[in-house]
Amino acid sequence: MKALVSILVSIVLGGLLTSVGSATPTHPRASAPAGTIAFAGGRDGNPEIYLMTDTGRILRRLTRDPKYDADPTWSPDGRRIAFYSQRTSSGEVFVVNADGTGLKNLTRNPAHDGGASWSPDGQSIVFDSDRASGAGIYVMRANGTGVRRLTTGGTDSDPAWSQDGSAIAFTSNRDGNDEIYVMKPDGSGQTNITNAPGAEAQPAWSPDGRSLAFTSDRTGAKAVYVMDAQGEHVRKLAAGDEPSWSSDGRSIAFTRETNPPDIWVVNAAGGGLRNITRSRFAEFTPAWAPAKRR
Ligand SMILES: [Ca+2]
Ligand SMILES: [Ca+2]
Ligand SMILES: [Ca+2]
Repeated sequence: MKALVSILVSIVLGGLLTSVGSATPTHPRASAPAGTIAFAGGRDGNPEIYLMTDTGRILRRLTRDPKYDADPTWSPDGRRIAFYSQRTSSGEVFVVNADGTGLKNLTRNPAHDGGASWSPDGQSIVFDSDRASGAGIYVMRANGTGVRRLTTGGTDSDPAWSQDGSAIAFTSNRDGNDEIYVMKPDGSGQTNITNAPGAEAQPAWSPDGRSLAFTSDRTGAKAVYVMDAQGEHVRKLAAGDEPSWSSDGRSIAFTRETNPPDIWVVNAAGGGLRNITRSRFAEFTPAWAPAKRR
């Protein structure tokens, strides 16, 4: 039955492609429901990008390559996902449509490239790279052209563009240990907002831009914290790392580095802690889909 359906689908698709004359559809692609979470999982033998519901039901696999694929991040319209892949030896930012089509290497550079985050207008992607002296934050058009460097002076990584477009947060060790910095999208006004002795990393803006989740080891093991956009009112939420906010700002998904790692969810206000994967496979780097486009 399944084979018959596949054959029928092939025939229908083949007919469509022939009539359109191109493998690139011109109609807008459907965006993912807001409850969808993209993540990296090891269930097929090596890390691949998957989509699941926010209750852990697997919806789709988006990548199929023996190399490491992880760290997905959504375009603001929920139609595309950028991710980090080691299918070239240096590591690249790839992009794929939320239906698994349209895979493209955006960086194609012999240095490390990763840590992608989209601008809220969908036109640009900020990322980290060590292609020139030091590891800096760079910005490019969403098609991979027009690369510009935004930061120098330390090892800078994990950029995150705020959803109102006014700021980019990132991790830097320029002051001696890892801190969360914020800057304007043109690279001006780079400011350390954590100033703490531990390693602060992986900033994630709340949808309203008022808060940042991040990871810190300031009390020993890595934990997810929330602070306001000025770096004040710091609250510890749960042991783990790699935080990502739900589109309504009420919940934060994160990784707990157990063996194998699992994806957990906690209320942004605290409480409600739950493991949503609980499989015998690794699940990590969750990315909650943006609010559904109207
Ligand atoms: Ca893979
Ligand atoms: Ca590269
Ligand atoms: Ca620090």
